[in-house]
Amino acid sequence: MPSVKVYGFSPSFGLPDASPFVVKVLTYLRLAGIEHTLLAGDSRKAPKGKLPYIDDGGRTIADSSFIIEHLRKTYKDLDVGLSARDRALATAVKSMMEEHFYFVMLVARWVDERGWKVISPAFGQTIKKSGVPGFATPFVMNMIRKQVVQTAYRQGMGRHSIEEVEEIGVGLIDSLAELAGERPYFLGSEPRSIDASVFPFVWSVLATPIAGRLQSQMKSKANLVAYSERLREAYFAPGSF
Ligand SMILES: N[C@@H](CCC(=O)N[C@@H](CS)C(=O)NCC(=O)O)C(=O)O
Repeated sequence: MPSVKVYGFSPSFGLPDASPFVVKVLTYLRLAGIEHTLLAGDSRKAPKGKLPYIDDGGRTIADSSFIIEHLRKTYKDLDVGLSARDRALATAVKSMMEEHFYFVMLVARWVDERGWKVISPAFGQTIKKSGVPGFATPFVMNMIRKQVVQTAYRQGMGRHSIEEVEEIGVGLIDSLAELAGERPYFLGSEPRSIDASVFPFVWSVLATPIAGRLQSQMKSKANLVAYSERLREAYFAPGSF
């Protein structure tokens, strides 16, 4: 069976990729035991202008959710046997993390100066690796930062103060911790596709050393820290990515 090629950005802060959506696809592949290779992509050349996308035996699929749908149909469906209620809960939590918490993270990383100070060196390396000459790197970085800040503003999260965004993030972390409970995986004793939408966000916040309330709140949730550690050790052992 050919290996699924995953196109992402680049590793950062001990994470296999800076984007939680790339880590989401890698998580599903690993939970399901599907052979894959992670490659450096270029979002400008990606089918939907965003990463990740995959190449599976010549078939290109963009967007982490469509990718996982393809993997479920073609290789292994981790959600077989889930109750209708758990499926509904998974759908709600997936939206909460990917469409709401993601924008909290976006502001924390790109808008908040404390976040930018932490992520910009790693981001600069990614820009250099993509072939941008050294002298132009700061210019390109600032241009992309402006675009991301504008995206956050247009989406709405970027219109709030940093304190307000942190307040929203803390509320979401509290809810996630309450819903996760003490189960080995988010919905019980087996890995399900929802783990691919929860684990990357928890791991990213814990691993990226941005001063602020998001990381301290995540660290205060022993169950989420243990969940993240468990999945990281089982599926992303050092040297495995
Ligand atoms: N809905 C997409 C979201 C992916 C996404 O937002 N990717 C961002 C990085 S986290 C990206 O590629 N941004 C590059 C750009 O917008 O130019 C998915 O689930 O794959």
